[in-house]
Amino acid sequence: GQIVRLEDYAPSDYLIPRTGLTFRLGNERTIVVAELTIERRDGVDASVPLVLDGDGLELISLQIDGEELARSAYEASSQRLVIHEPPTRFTLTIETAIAPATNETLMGLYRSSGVYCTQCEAEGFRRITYFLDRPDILSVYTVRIEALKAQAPVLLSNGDPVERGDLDGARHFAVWHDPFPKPSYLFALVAGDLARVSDSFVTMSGRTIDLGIYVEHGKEKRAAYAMDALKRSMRWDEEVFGREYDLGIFNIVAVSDFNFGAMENKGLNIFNDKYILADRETATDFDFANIEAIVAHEYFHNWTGNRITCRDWFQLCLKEGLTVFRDHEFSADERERTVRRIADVKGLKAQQFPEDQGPLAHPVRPRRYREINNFYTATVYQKGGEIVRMLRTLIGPVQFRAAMDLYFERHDGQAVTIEDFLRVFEDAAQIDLSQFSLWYHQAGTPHVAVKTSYDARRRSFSVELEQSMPPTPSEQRKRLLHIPLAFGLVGADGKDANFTSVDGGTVSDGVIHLKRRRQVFRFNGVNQKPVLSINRGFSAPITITSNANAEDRQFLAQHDSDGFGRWQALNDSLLSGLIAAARGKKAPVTAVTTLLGNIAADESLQPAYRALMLSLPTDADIARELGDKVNPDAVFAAREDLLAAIANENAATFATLYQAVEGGTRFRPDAASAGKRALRNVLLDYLSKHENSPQRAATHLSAATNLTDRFAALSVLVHRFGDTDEARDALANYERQFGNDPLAMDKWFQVQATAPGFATIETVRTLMRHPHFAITNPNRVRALVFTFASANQTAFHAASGDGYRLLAETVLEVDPRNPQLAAKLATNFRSWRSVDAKRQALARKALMDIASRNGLSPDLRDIVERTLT
Ligand code: BAL
Ligand code: ZN
Repeated sequence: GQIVRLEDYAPSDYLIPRTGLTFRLGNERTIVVAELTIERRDGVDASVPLVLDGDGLELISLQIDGEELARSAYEASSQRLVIHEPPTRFTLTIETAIAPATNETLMGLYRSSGVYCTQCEAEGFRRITYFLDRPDILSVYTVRIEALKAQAPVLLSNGDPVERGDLDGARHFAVWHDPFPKPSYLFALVAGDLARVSDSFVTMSGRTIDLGIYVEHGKEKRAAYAMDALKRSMRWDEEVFGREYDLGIFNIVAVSDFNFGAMENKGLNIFNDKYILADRETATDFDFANIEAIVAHEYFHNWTGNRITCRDWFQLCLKEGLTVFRDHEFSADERERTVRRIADVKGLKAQQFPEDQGPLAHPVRPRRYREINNFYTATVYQKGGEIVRMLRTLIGPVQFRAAMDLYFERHDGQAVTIEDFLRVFEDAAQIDLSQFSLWYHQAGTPHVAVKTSYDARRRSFSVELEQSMPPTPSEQRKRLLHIPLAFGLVGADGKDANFTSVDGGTVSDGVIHLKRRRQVFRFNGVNQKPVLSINRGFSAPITITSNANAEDRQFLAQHDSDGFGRWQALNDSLLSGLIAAARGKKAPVTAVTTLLGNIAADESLQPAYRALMLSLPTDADIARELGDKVNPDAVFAAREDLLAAIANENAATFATLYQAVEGGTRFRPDAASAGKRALRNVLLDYLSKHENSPQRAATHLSAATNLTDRFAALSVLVHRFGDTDEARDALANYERQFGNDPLAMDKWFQVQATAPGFATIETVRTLMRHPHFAITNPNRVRALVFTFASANQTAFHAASGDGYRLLAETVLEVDPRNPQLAAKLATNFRSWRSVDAKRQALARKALMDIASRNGLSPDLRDIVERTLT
C-alpha cells in the first residue's frame, strides 16, 4: 500500500448530500443500485474529475440524471470510478454486483451463519458501491433492501423504518431512512432470519425509543444482560453528559463472524456475538463486564463518533479515545470505581505499553499510515482515553463538563480534528494546551524518575522529578510533556499530611504539574517525614522509578488512603521481587507474603479489590518490566516460586477464607457477586499450589453453577495438573456439555492454549484440527492462536522456536482470507527484541519467513515490515 500522510489532507472536490441504495440480495450475486446526489464544491474547476473509491466491484451500468453514460465519459476499474467533466450538480446512478457468500474478509457485505451483514469502518463501504469513501463526506441515506422472505424475514438498515411489503417471487422489501447525515463507514445493513428481543426506553425529554436486540433463534434469553446494559448506558449518557438518543429506534444485531468487538453504525449497532450473548453457563464475569462496557461504548459513539465524526482517519482517536474514556467512566459508576480503574490500568499496561515500547509504536494521532486497519490499536483507544482523562484532571470535572457541552454545541453534524477538540477545552477553561497537546503527537511511554528527601529541621519535603522518553520510530527527539501527577504525602497514620506552601512549580487540587525536564517541588510546613504516593489513580500513563525503598512501598500498600495507590505500591513490591528472582538473585519475600495474607483477610476491603491485590503480575508483566534479554522460563519459575511462598505462608488463612466466601447458589452477574467469585477463585489457585493436588479444583468444578467458577477450576486443573485424570476428565466433560456452543467452546480452547510449557504448541496444532475450530472465524482464531501467542510466554517463546513457527504458519494461513485478522495475529511478534539472543534469532527467522512471501495482504506486510525495522 501507499503511504497516506496527514499533511496531504484536502477537502473533497465533490460532495454527496444524498445517497439512495437499493440492495437486491442474493448469495452468489447481490445487485446494488446507488443513486447519489452529487455536487461540485464551490470554487472547484469544472475540469476536475469525480474520482470514486471502489474495491473488488463489478460495474453493470452507469447513468447521469437518468441517461446512460458514454463509454468515453468515464473510466472504471474494480478499484476506482473516474467520471470526466461531470455537471455541477447531478444524480449519478451506479449499478454494481458483489458476491457476499465468498467474502471472507468480513469487510463490506458478507454472510455470517446465513445472515447478511456489513462492516464498513474504516474503508469497507467501497466494497459495496463506488463512493467518496472518506469520513468527511456526510450524506443522508435512504436504503431499500429486497430479499427472499424465507431466507431473510428481517431486513434492517440505519435510521427509522419507512415502508415494507411483498414482491413477486417469494421476495419482500423494506425501506429505511436515516435523517442524520453520516459518513459511509457508519452505513449498515442486516438481512436474515433472526429473533428480536424487544424493550423500550423513555428519554429525558419523554420520547419512547423502541429497542431491539437481534440474535439467533433460541438465544433470546442470552440477550437480557446486554439489553439491561443498553438501557443503563442510555440513562447514564443523559445524566452524566446530557446526551439524549435521537432516533425513534435503536437496534443491535449479534453475528458470529466479526473482526471487531462491535460497530457503532447509526441506529444499527452490529456486534460480535461474544459481546452480546451471556448467561451463567456460557459467559464468565469478565465477559459480563465486557458486554456492559462494549454495549455502552457503541451506544456512546452515537454522539462521540456519529453526530460528531472524524475529518479523516488520522483523527480516529477523536472518537475512540473519547468514547473509551466515556465507557470507562460508565463502568466505574456502575461497578466499583477503584476496582475498575485498576482493571483498566492493568489492561493499558498489558496492551498499550508493549506497543508503545516496541517497533509498532505510533502517536495517538498518527501522521502517516500505510493501512488504516492497523491503527485500531491500544494506543489510539486506551492511551487516547487516558489523554481525555488527563484533560479532566487538568481542568476539573465541572469545567470538563462545560467543555464537552461546548464540543457538542459547536461541532454537532461536523467531521472534525483533534485540534478542534482541544480548542473547545482551551476556550471553555481558558487554558493553553499547546504543551499538553504533545500527548497526541509523540509516541512512546514517558518515564519519570522520582527522588524524595525530608529535611526535619526545615520541615520541608522535596520531590525531585525528571521526565524522559526514549526515541521511537515516529520521532527521534522528544519534546517535554505536561504530566499531571496526582499525589499525596502519606503520614504515619495513613492520612495525607498537610503542607503550607510549595516552591518549584504548580501544585493544585492534589496534582503536581510536571512541565520541565527536571523540577524540584519543595513542600513546606510538613511536620513529619511522609511517604510519597504519586501518580494516584494512574493520573498519567507513564512509568516511574523512585528512590522509595521496600519499606516505603509496603507502607503504602498497607496504608495509602488511595485504593489505587495501595494496589500500585503492592504491585511495585511484587514486581521488584519477581524481577530480582527472574535475574537469578534470590529475593526476600517474607514481608510481602505476610502482607498478602493480611489483605486477603481484611473484611473492610471489597472482595473484588482483594482479588486484584492477590493476583500476581502475569509472566508478560514481569517480562515487560525486565525489558530485555528475557528468559520466559526463568520468569515463569520466579512467579511460581513467589506464588508458592505466598500460598504456603497463608495456607490456613486462605483455606478458612475459601470456605467463608459464599459460593452463591443463585447466580447474579453484578459486580459485588462477581467480586466474591473472583476472590474465591484466586484463593483456589493458591491453595491448589500449596496442596499440590487437583482435588480441590475437581471439587470446585463439580460444584460450579456458572462458567466463572467452572473456568477457574478448569484452569487450575489444566495448567497445574495437566497430566492427571482429573484434568483430562474435566476437559472431556466440558466438551460433552458445551460442544454445541461455540462461545463456551472458545473457553475450552483458551484454557488449553494457556497451559504453560512447550508441549502446548503441539496441543494447539491438534486443536486447530478440532471440528469446533474454524480458521475463518475470528473468535475461534483469537481464542486459540492469539491467546497462545499473547498469554503463554513459556510456550510461544519455546527455546526451539516452534511457537514462533506456529504463529507464522497460522498468520500465513489466515492472510488470504482475512487480512485484518492476520495482521492482528502478527502483532504478537512485536516484543521479539526483548527476549534473549537465541530466541530473538528464531523470532526474526519466523518474521522473515512471512516477509519473504509473495502476495501478502497490505495489512500483514505493513505489520511485518514495521516489526522487523
Ligand atoms: N469503531 C470500531 C469499533 C469501536 O471502536 O467501537
Ligand atoms: Zn469505538
